[in-house]
Amino acid sequence: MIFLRRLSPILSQMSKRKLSDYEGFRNVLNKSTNIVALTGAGISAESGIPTFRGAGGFWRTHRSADLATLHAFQVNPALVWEFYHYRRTVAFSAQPNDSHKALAAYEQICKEQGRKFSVITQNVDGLHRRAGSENVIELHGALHKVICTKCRTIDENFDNPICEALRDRGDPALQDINLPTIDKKDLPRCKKCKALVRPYIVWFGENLDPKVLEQSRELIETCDLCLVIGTSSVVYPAAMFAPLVADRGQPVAEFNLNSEPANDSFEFHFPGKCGSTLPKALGVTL
Ligand code: BJW
Ligand code: ZN
Repeated sequence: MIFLRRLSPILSQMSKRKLSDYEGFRNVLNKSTNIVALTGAGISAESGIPTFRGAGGFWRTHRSADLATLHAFQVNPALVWEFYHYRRTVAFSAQPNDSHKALAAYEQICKEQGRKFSVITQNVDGLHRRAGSENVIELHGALHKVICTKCRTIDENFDNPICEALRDRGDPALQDINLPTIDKKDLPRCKKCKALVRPYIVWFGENLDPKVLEQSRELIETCDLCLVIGTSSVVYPAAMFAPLVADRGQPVAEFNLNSEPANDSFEFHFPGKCGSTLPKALGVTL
């Protein structure tokens, strides 16, 4: 009896969830006036950018998550810069794929119809803007930006390599020990005060920019449809955004390679590569 009582909300959620229901989703989409797309690494996977969790989450022998910390940068800034030089090279040469393009195209449609469409991305690769999306919040920073460790000036920098010492470095197939060490003084420097700069990325254990967090909170609290695309939904605070929308009784549609949704409260789930499912769901021709 107790077991059945526990099972019943789960069963009712399951029966509410619509799997690959393009028609049902389109009905909801067409009525929505304030749409938020929350994106993660999976949306850029088809552009050749490795995801964080799973096979792609390593550089040399290091887990990406171990290099993406302030501690790692303080201990070995040259190694962390080498990793980011590699990441910048991959991102700068990658092209937006059909998912990025579909979101940008749908934003334009919304704009013409006086509806609001925003992207909140955990990605740092800049591909949403390059695809033409205008309302983009970059939650975790951007690979093409640096911040000074001393005066905190934030700068855009698309130079590749960002400094001479990083030329021809970052090859993931090599081992750290086989390479000459890079002197700290040769690493990227602040244009203003000449101190060491670091990638403008929110590393683990660091706070998100309060302004960015506030803008996201506002969208999450007011949207009437949330799309969750290519994220494992395990990193906070982004992981709680879509569940908060669902808790308000608003529809959430997830697009992920996984056949199972990240959260039982999501109404729609589209398994498979989002480069195929997303343009179809949004009804845009590219
Ligand atoms: C496809 C596909 C295809 C593949 N089509 N789908 C509350 C509870 C518990 C822990 C915490 C908490 N609050 C904070 C924490 C700690 C931490 C955290 O969340 N840890 C968890 C791991 C448990 N969070 C933080 O530290 C955050 N800071 C913070 O909250 O500050 C306050 C605080 C301070 C101190 C202590 C506690 C709190 C900051 C998080 C910043 C995250 N930064 C990173 C690294 C950036 C480095 C870089 O890019 O160089 O951002 S982590 C990494 O994960 C990266 C990503 O943006 C982020 C999310 O990953 P994402 O995008 O979901 O990628 P994957 O790889 O995980 O998933 C890909 C998905 O795509 C998969 O599902 C595939 O199936 C799918 N997919 N191909 C469709 N073609
Ligand atoms: Zn400075």
